[in-house]
Amino acid sequence: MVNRLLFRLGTACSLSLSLATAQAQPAPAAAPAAQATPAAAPQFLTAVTSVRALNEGLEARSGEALLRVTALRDDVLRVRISPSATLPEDASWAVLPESRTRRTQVTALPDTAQAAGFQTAALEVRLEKNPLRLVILDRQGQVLSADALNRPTQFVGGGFQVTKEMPLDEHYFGLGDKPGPLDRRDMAFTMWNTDAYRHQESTDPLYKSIPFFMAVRAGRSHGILLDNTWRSNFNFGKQWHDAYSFGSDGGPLDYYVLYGPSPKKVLEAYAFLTGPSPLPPLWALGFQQSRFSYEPESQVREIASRLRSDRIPSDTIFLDIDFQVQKRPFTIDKAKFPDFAGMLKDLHQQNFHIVTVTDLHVPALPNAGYAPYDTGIAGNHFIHNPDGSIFTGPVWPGPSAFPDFTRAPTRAWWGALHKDFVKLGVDGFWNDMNEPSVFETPLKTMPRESVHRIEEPGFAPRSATHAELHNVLGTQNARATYDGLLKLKPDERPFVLTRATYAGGQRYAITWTGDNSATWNHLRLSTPMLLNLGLSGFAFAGVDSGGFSGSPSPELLTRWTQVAAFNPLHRNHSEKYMAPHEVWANGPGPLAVRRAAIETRYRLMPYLYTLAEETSRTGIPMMRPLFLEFPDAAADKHPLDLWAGNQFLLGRSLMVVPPPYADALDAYRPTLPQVEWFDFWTGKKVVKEKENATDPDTKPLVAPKITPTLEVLPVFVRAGSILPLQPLVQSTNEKPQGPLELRVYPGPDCQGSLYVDDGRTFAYKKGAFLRQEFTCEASDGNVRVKLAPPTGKYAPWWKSFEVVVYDWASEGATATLASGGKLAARYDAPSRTVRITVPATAQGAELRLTKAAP
Ligand code: NBV
Repeated sequence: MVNRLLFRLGTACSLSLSLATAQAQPAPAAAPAAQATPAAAPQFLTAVTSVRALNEGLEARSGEALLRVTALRDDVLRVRISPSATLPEDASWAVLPESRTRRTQVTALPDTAQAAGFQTAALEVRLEKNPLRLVILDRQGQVLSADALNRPTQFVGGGFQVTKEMPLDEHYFGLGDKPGPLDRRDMAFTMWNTDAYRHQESTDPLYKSIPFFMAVRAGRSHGILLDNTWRSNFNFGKQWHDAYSFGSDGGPLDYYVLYGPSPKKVLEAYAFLTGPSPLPPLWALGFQQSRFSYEPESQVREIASRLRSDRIPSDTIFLDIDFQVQKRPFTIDKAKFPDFAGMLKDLHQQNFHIVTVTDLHVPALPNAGYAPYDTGIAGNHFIHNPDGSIFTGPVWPGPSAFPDFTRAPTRAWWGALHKDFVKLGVDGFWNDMNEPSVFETPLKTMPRESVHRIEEPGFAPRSATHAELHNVLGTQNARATYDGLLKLKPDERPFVLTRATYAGGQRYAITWTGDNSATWNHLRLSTPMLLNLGLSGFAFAGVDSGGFSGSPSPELLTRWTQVAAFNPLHRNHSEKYMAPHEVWANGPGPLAVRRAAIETRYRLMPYLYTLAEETSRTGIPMMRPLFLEFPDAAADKHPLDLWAGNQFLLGRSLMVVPPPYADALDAYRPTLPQVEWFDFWTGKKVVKEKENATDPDTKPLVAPKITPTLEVLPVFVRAGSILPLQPLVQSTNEKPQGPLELRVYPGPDCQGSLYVDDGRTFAYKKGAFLRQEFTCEASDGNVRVKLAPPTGKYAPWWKSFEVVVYDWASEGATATLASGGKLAARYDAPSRTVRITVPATAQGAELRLTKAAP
């Protein structure tokens, strides 16, 4: 097969190139980037020297420097500052052109000796003249963001630094999955994509650079996106107690201010700027099994059989680097995988999807019949050294070249390399090592002087240094894969998993947090990491469940499987030489608990998929910190998460409450904001305890303490929720048998929704989906459940709903439909629930449940 693949790729391009010919095609010498001009001495922007009103904002001079503030929308501002009289090229890898070119008309404020400014419907911009300070307020006159007094914006050595006031009660979230606490306050970070094998809580930088954060203060939120790809830094009070700063080594000073005031609005504005994640295939939400590496073929088959025979619902198996010939991308080791095509066929028949790792490095193998290298050379697709030769560095397959992904033609070439694998039936691709990681160098990556080229619609063509493009290489690698797959199979939603990325990379790939460790602390860290990724545009993310490096104890693997079952993605992955940690490790007892967790995920699949679809439209993540849903819950409106251990929400309705220190056995008190809550497992309403004014732990929310056990991960349901669940299946390919369950938890603003489509194609964009909204009202012990008429033209798998109403106080119930007709109501005393089967119709239904004698 390997030979066949290579042969086909080789002949398709019919190449007979020598390395010498190939390397005689140098890249243009590195032109200075069309960015900030390096200043010899620091240049401080101390005072405004002139101001000019623009239709969409204002422009000001401060000596040589130029500052432009414009409104893209009423709630989105763009701030661009140049040390010279001209602004750099208006181009971006992160911000969509259609958003960047949006304008809104503003109302100029009087230009006085002290200040100039303008207003939009949502914001006021005030540019104070001496000292120069940019102040942004809401229309109630509350300051949202202000340059720090006496710490002027400065340009130095080709880079810049911006410093803003840091109020005592402001908290910061986002910046991707940098480890550490959820709140970024009192921490400092560097953006420089780095292969951080066995990273720890204090490791920085990591694999991703997402220079976006949200500032939350007393219930009002705004976001800042620094659109700069160079090595940048964010310092939230590590240097000064009253100021935070952000800056970069080079490139444009170009940032966006996104107004809430609610945190969800900020995220929607971020999705407007950088685009939401596309809806992934449904199978991406299923349980994924991986290991570095499953080999040979017989082992992959065994893993698949075991997953099925142990009845562990699962959808995907990953093939890591060892399935390839000497770890060379786009090859298959025939000695280890004698019938790769047959294996894929058999695994597909067992309802598995197969994802292969496809690293970006291309081993430099001239005259060896290795088509990716030969065609890469022929097309001049690799990154160069300053002297015009091709940069090579050692990685898994040996000395390798690196595709120049900021060229559209290189991305098209890379995409086309997937042809044979797609034809064979490989379902998804995993782009690892794309920081890019380079071995045997202290830099862990290529030199900053390496020469890339930009050949890209929306950009002036030019060469650029690695210092400028390092942070975008992973994103553009994933983009090349995504676009290539779309081209090869235009009606299939691509599955691309990337390790490195930049802001906006969510448009092309899902992600995971890289090489974590099998420790309780890494399990604990996984929650803030995923929450902050979700607050940075990456809603579809997961961690290596069980830990990549090291071998988890049985208890750790169990708890991790339970928690990961409620993460957006759930993949069990482990490192070579570590003890295998598939969920059946440690025998039948632990397996049963782990299986139950995965089964719950599959039963909740309609809820998960509905959330995924919401994310793909709005940018609101599936996994949410408490403050996203309850921004005003605390008396002083601080983000509840600061004191809520490791809790998180999955969507609006589910609250997952792992022990704050995952291995601790101490009892702990969950934070259950505002409304009432139900225990997800028992269906019982949580009875809040009487507030004890002397115990600060009980304020402001008085949930009873939980004594942790390994068998149960505490999960609560918000009163006022309607949750859709499906009968258990072993894979998302399987059609569930029976009715769709609607669990009704009465309470204020009671609602739920359901979205379904074919889970695979883009037919949903042409109306082939079904969406249905549900509401409920409870009064005098009676409950009314409304199933709105479904919209869309997709025929779902269910024919009826099994409505389960919780907290039913009476000993019996009578169920009628508003349209007429009585339905059987089954009352269950121990769980205090009533069950009613309601036919699914195009008209929807209104179900009335009234108290009745048993
Ligand atoms: O491809 C091997 C591994 C992979 O399993 C892991 O998930 C990546 O993060 N890869 C890193 C390369 C080296 C790991 C030591």
